[in-house]
Amino acid sequence: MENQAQPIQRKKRALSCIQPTGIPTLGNYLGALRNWVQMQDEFDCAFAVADLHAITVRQEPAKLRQQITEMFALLLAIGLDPERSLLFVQSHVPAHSQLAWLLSCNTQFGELSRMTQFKDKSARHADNINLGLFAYPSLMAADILLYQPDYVPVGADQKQHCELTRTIAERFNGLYGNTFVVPEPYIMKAGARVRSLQNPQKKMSKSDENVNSFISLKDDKDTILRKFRRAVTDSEAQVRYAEGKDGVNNLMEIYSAVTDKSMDAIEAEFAGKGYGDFKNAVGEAVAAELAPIQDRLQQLLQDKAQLEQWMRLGAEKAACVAARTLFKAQKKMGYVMLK
Ligand code: ATP
Ligand code: LTN
Repeated sequence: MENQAQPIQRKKRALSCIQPTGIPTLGNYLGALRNWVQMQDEFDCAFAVADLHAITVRQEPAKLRQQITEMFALLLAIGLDPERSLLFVQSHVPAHSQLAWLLSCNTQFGELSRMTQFKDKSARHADNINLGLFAYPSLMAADILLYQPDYVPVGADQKQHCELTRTIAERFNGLYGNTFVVPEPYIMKAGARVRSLQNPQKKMSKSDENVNSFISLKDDKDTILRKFRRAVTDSEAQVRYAEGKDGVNNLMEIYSAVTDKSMDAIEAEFAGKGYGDFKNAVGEAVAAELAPIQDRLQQLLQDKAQLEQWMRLGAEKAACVAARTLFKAQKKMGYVMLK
C-alpha cells in the first residue's frame, strides 16, 4: 500500500568509556578509540572518561587532574565530535555514583568475586585492595545502563564486565519492572589485539615497564621509527604472514590497520626486501596516522577554557539523559520522588 507510515527507526545506541590512567597506546587506539570514531556515523554514541574508575588504583591528585584533561582532549583530537556524540567526564555526572549504589545492592558478592580484572588488579596492588576495586563492575553497570545503549564497544578483556551488567539489568527489570535496556558487548575484529613490540606473545599495554614495547599516542616520529626498528621479529628475513612469526604478523597487522592494505598486498610490497625497509615503512605509516592527532591534541590543550566548555556541554547533556533513567530506577525501587 502506498503512503503507509513507516515506523520511525531510532538509531541504535552505543556507549563506552576509557580510564584516564596514562597515555593510550597504539593498541588502545586501533583496538578501541579509532572504532569509536567510525561508530559515530551509524549509532547514537556516548563516550566518557571514566575518572571515578581510575581511583580504584591509587592516583596522585595533580597527575590525575592532568590525565583527565588530556584524555578528554585526546577523545576530541582523534575525531569524536561533541556535537554529534555525548562526550563527557564521568565524575561531572553525579547520577553515575547514585545509580551505582542502587545497583550495588542488586549485585552479589559471589558475582564480583569471580571478576578476573578484580583478581588481576588485587594481585598487582596487594597493598590497596579497596572496596571500590571490588565494586568496580556495579559502577561500570551504572555508566552503561543510565544511557540505555544497545551496544557497548570494548576490547575482549571487558566482556566479563559487560556480561555482569546484563545480569544486573535483567535482575533489576525482573524485580522492579522494566527499567533498563539490556545491552550487548560489541567487540571489534580489526586491531582487536595489538601485541607488544618486544614480546609479541603479550598484548601491547600502556603499563608495560619496557617503553620500547609500546607506541604511545604522544610518541614523536623519531621515537616511533626507533621503536619499530627495535621491534622483535625473527631470523627468516621474509615479510610474510604465517604461523610462528608473531613479531612480523603483529607488524603486518599494524601496517594493514593503518594503510588498509591486505596481507597479500603487504607481502608483495616487501618481496625481496629485508625487515629494515619493512619496519621503516610501518613506522612511517604509524607516524603519519598519529601526526594529525598529535597536532590537534597540542592545539586543544592550549585552550583550556574551550576544553572546559566542551566538558560542560557534555556534562549538561549527559546529566539530562542520566537523570531520567535514575529517576525511573529510584521510583521503581520505592523511593519518594520530589516533583
Ligand atoms: P593497561 O595497559 O594499563 O593494562 P589497557 O591498555 O588494557 O590498560 P584500558 O584503558 O583498560 O587499557 O583499555 C581501553 C580500551 O583499549 C579497552 O576497550 C581495551 O579492550 C582496549 N585495548 C587495550 N589494549 C589493547 C591492545 N593491545 N590491542 C587492542 N585493544 C586494546
Ligand atoms: N572497565 C573499562 C572502562 C569502563 C567502561 C565503562 C567501558 C568504565 N566504565 C563503561 C565500557 C562501558 C576498562 O577498564 N577499559
